Amino acid sequence: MARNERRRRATRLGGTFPADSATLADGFREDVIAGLSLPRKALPPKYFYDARGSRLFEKICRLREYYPTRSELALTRAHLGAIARFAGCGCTLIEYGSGEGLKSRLLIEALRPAAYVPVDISQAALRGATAALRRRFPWLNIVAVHGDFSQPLKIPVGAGARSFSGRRVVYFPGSTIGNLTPAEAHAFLRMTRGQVGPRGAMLVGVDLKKDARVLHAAYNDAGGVTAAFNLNLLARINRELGGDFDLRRFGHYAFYNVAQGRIEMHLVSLAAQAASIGSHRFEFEAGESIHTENSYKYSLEEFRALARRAGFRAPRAWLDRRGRFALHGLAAD
Ligand code: AVJ
Repeated sequence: MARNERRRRATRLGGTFPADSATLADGFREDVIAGLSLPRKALPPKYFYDARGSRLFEKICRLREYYPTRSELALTRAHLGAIARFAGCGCTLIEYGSGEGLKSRLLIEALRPAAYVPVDISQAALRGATAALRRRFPWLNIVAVHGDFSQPLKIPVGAGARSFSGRRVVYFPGSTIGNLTPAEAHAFLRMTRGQVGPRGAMLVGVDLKKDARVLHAAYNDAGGVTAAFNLNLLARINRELGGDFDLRRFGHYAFYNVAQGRIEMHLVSLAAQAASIGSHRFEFEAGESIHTENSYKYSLEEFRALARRAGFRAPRAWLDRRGRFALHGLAAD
């Protein structure tokens, strides 16, 4: 599997950013050994996305039970005019991740930005997305930035007749921000506030708090795709790090932690057992868990409060008809 693919997904779904000061290299082996050595074992969710994991995630997005992808697309379609007016025609649209999705194309079409700046850690992902967008929007000035958006970036301004000095708007869809703890999300928003400057803005996709049964179903689909996605992390450790995890003796466990306002995903050991990675040996008691992901859910007011504390005004939010998912328009001034 291509290393580029891994890096691409690693950025898209940071997991521990900005807490971990990631470089362009990813430390899969180091992170796995450190995570499994903790008294409460944990692995960063960014490592779900190898080639197989990325395919499984795309399958999750099409599941009947997994509403976020459909809800975000629906709200983007429904409120496209208002979203574009909020961002402002002729702005510099900076997307965190390569905009391969339908949502990015809708937004570009409606916004007609002076420049579109996708930021991704993977050259391959950037090239692919850029080529596709050039074909579709020949008029669009695309300036791809190879880098890590969990770190402060140098945002290009163009040159000469092609310079773009318009308002900067960062687009961060998909509720990827839900992988961060609220404290990390606060730091990430504050850093982005610095990136867009005093006239800038942000469009952030955020999954809403809702009936726990709806949440539970979305992460416990009947077809077992989410379970396969979760277990693939151990399969990847076996493939890439020479681990000897017995996948039949770990189970997918996901639940909504109401007090924390987050879905937690775990891999639970179904027996007392040990697994090795090279010379490292890890012991598991029956019922012991490896915590693999948090996916925080925010009410409108909770996320607005978080954004305000990070220095944004939060004047707008757009929801899908069923009130499941929100796109927040945050203004820096
Ligand atoms: C890509 C982080 C938004 O939290 O819903 C989907 C990942 N994990 N099913 C989410 C995920 C299990 C997803 N995010």
